[in-house]
Amino acid sequence: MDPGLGPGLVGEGARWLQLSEVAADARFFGLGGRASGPRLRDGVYRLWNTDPGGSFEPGDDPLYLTMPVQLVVADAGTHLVFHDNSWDGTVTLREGEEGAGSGHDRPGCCRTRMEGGPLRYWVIVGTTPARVLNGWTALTGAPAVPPRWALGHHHARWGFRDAEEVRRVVAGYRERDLPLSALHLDIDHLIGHRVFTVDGARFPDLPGLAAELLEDGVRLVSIVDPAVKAEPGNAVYESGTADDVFVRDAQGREVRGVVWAGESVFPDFTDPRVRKWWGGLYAERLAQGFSGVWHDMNEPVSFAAFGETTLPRSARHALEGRGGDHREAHNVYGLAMARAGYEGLCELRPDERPFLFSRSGWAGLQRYGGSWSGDVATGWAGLRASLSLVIGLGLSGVPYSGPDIGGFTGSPSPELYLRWFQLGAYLPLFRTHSAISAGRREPWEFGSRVLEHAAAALRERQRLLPYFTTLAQLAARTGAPYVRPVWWRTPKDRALRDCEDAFLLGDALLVAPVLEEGARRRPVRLPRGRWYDTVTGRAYHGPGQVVLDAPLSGIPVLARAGSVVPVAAPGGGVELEVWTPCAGRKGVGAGSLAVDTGDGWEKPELLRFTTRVRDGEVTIEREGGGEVGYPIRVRGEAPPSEDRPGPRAS
Ligand code: NBV
Repeated sequence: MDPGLGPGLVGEGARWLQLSEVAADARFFGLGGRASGPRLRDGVYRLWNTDPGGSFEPGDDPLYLTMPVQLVVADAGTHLVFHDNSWDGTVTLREGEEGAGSGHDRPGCCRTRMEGGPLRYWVIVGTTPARVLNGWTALTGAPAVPPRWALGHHHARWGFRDAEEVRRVVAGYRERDLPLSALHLDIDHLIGHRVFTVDGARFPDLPGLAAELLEDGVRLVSIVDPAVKAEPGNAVYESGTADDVFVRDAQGREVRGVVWAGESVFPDFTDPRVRKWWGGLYAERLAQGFSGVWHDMNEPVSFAAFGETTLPRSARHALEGRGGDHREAHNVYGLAMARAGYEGLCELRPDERPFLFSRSGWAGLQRYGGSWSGDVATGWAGLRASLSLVIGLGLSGVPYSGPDIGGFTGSPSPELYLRWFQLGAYLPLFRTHSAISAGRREPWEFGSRVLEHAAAALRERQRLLPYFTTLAQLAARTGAPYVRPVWWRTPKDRALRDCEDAFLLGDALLVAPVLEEGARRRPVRLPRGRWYDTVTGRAYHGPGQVVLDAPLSGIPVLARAGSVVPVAAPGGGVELEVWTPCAGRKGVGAGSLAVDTGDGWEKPELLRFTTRVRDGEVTIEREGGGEVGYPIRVRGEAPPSEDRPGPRAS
């Protein structure tokens, strides 16, 4: 940042530069999915959706899903800035410095430089991060609610050879009594990688296989890449050519690139007519028995020996009728593809909510589905990056995402795999996945100890499903992500603003994954209030830091005093786990339950409960009156007597 330039605006032909100052204590978050976060430190962050190629680590930037939306959190308040412009650009951030009472604070600053397009931005100012995110989703749309099964465990792999291998993997889960919700088929089930085809030699009766798996409660999810192999006889290419749906250059020639299937063309999803055509193609996926879709390579990627691995900037796009080129369309290509898929699925299967997640996207992707980490490198750094991505995406308005558990490349050590699995069990998309050249990712491939502990994580996820389905509803209604930074309710706690190795899952739980090799204990920074270790029931009092055991059998998870967590009851149905509230008038706790109405569109009733200690007894009430209607299980050390908060964290 030029120190001579104060806040303001500088035009350079079609380019423009906007400079702003923020408070000296402010921290930056967001800008889509970033590997080095969630706190965005001093640096240059590019706004150009990019496949890093191969795999990525924390230093790699940009990645697949960027967006010009940043959240600024300071003592004075939280605000969000959205540069409503999809062109290439950079955001240069510099955190401020406080003069330790000398009165010489240096403010933080932010320089947004766009290569073209309008200067049009929105600022949402609020007292709390929750209000700001609420305003953000009011502007860009409510997050789609995934079907219930999509909140269970998914297993994927690039490289399932055939139907038999798929059966073997699913049987492996079943035989070990490990819950599995979905199995994903990657590009290798297609004929020569052609989108919307099935290799009948290796998958002779896919609808039959899908029906068979469904009997075990396992759904099939299909990868869908945007590129269409350009060859006569390819039905998708022929139909697209007849309808004139592919991106052209200024001379009117089809723009060709190379992707997995070979020489390919690219549908122009920025044209409503093309979206309609593409959406109709999902009929084939549904007929094959797939329950959901996984959009890949939609930055979009076109392989190149040198230069950028995407479409030429001169490629023409409809841009909703305005007309323009790839400079403006590039960053919204994945978003528009998601819209095409989502709207197609809604029309083709109107009674079910679509399940869709996409590697690329832009502001508003949440209306159609979620995302995932992409090809995160296997290693402890990759594990950390995957948490940063999920938190950053949530703060950018996309609440449903998760990493490739175990990492995309190579073979994780049993310990790394387990720690990744244990983290993943608390993230919205809970999916094991890896590259064709990488080692296996089934939980039984890492020895009996890992299997035992991974099974416990899987069972805990199953138990928490009613909580996850409630969080999905809350995200849709309020914009609050399932996975929230630890400062979510206490943004003025500066130590928490800098804490990147733990997160809140909803309001009730604080999850502290193990991100370091060999660690069997870890420091956990607590927000204010009373927190219970969910294994021992022991209480701790925040704000402050405690050191907790983190044995291989499980990562530390704490529950907020007074919270109500809906969980699966041992005998079926839902029960309410109530974490003993603090004593006294201030000790009122609360929690919600979205009453499951299945995978259709019926809006579930959202019940709200309050808890308090009365005459030494934990009580629970349903807001608005009426029966609580669910069995209650009270947990957590008994409350200390009035106003004595119990052991304090240091
Ligand atoms: O389709 C193959 C992979 C997929 O497994 C992965 O999840 C995507 O992020 N895909 C990328 C293309 C190949 C990348 C090297």
